[in-house]
Amino acid sequence: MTMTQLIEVRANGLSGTDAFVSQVSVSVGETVEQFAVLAGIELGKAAVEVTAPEAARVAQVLVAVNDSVQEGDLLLVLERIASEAPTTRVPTPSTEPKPPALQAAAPNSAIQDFHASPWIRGLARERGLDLTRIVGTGPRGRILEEDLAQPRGPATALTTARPAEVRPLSLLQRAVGRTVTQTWTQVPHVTQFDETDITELEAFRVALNREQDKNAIKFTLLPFVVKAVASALSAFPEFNASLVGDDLVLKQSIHIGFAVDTADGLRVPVVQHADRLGLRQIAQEIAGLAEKARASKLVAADVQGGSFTISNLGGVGGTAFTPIINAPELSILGLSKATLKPVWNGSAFVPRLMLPLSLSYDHRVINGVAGARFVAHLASVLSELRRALL
Ligand code: CAO
Repeated sequence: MTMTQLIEVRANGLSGTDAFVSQVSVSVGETVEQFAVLAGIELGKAAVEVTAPEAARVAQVLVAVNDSVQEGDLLLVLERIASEAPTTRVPTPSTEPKPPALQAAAPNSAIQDFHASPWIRGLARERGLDLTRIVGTGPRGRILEEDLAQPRGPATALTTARPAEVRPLSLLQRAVGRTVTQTWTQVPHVTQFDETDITELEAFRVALNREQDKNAIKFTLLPFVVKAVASALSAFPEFNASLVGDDLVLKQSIHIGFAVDTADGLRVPVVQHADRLGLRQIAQEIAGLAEKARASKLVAADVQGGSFTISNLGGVGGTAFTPIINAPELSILGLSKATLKPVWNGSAFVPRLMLPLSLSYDHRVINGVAGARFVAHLASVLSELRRALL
């Protein structure tokens, strides 16, 4: 007689408080091979996959899409496959369920049909509205309460109106949306703007790229900024901290996150121990993590433990912006596009490459003087990179 051995699959490594199940990829009775994706979890600004620790049969699925989960929660129970050969299941990539295909709402008067809940039908009756004349902007053309405010014109006008396109937010966008709303409403932000002269740094960067093998990872601006931020965080430890209740928790390690724009939304992988890494290692880390982020392959360890975040919009443009802090961190640096500007050197205007810096910080902990000093330090390290060695 063979004993059934059960394996509990629990949520672990969840750093965010706002974690929920974005996907359940298996059902009871299925056999899965080792590392097959069992479920997806969205936490704050990142997504992680829950995978099978070994080949097994799914005995119980204890969560459903959109369930909130916390560290240690039991997600699934697997049954160990002992001697029998498992029917293998090809691991599925961690894709979130696709939003329903976009449905353009057809003008109802054209099709003499409409989708509306009994509540909306009642409201329309009360207001004397003809629902066949209303263009629904909900999913599949469903008429929503706000649609009842549409100007009422002749049916012919509505049949020619361009219908609205309804585009559901991805799960990642929804998760990030909740997080940034919470942070923006609960954390008093101040943004300190500055700019720094990176003419020499840029010449150094271009020279480094020219010297190295064509297949080597290219040095972009970001690794230099990560290096400079690591130096500034060492000099200003209260920026490498988080607020827990009324306690400031000063972190011993410097882990720097950076925002990556992906097809699914914003992700923030973290360069661990950035202060201990050389420039080339930082460049390699950034390139590797950005690639993983774009391929939806980040795992919990790639997105955890950040103490500071950089958001670089320099590739897009703009002169300044207010980045939202990646709580529970206390500050975030935004970079806009470096441009050549005429700068007075005491006797003449000379063209210098100026990088705009936007530092948002939590004003409950960091006061204006500290914010300005931090940015000034950062600016001086970037304009004179030798200072990062100090
Ligand atoms: N000013 C001027 N040039 C800049 C720059 C800046 N601020 N930042 C980067 N560059 C340059 C790089 O040096 C590189 O130059 P070369 O082509 O001459 O080598 C070029 O622009 C391309 O850089 P990159 O964008 O590919 O690489 P990166 O390391 O600077 O950034 C990454 C990587 C992942 C941060 C970026 O691709 C990205 O996704 N940015 C978007 C971040 C984002 O979404 N922020 C918003 C968050 S809040 O919604």
